[in-house]
Amino acid sequence: MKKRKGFIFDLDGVIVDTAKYHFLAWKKIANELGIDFTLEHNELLKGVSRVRSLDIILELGNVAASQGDKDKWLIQKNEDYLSYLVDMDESEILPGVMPVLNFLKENNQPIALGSASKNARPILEKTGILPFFDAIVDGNDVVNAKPDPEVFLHAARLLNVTNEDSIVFEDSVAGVQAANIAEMLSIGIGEEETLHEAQHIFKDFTHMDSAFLESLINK
Ligand code: B16
Ligand code: MG
Repeated sequence: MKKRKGFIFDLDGVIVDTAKYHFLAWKKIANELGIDFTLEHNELLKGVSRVRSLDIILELGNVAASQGDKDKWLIQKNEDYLSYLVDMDESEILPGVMPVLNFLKENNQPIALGSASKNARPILEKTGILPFFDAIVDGNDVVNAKPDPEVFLHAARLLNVTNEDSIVFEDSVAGVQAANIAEMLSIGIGEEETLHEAQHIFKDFTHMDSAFLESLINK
């Protein structure tokens, strides 16, 4: 028998490949400050709020900064990041995402966004997938950043599903930990070595077959 579950999607790195734009924008600031910033360092920033991301970069470089400087760099980073999004369209949706969204809709499953980003809504609009979402919780709605589970707990509440009936798709370590803390099913999208705390891991959505999706709703 089919059951009504709650499907909660992270945004950056799960639905769209904006993680690369966050990386480029942060790398620019870091390099201007004389801080080496690699793709490995960038893993620490995934799913983490903008303010905390800057603090992590400054800690990596052992750089002390005034609040005024931090505010300036935060604005600069977001302006740079937004400049990459100007021409964004549906072509930026990651492979395999649309079939999964369509499968869930066809099976009347509620869908939510659970993202740390304050730029989530315009990205969903630009890529044309806003109508798929029954609830949106983003960086504007929560106080505590992942790995705190607040963003996913809020999303489950809006979908009117229990935590144990919630399924979270995440590309970040912090996000997987947040889903686990909330006792939701954590599905990592990315590399096994990074996301090993997730209960299931897929390299991307093209590796998730319909039998797996069926198994999530046939309980
Ligand atoms: P913004 P997600 C997160 O989005 C990103 O993974 C993270 O790198 C970024 O710092 C954070 O959003 C805040 O984004 O600067 O746009 O508010 O992965 O939780 O969808
Ligand atoms: Mg993410």
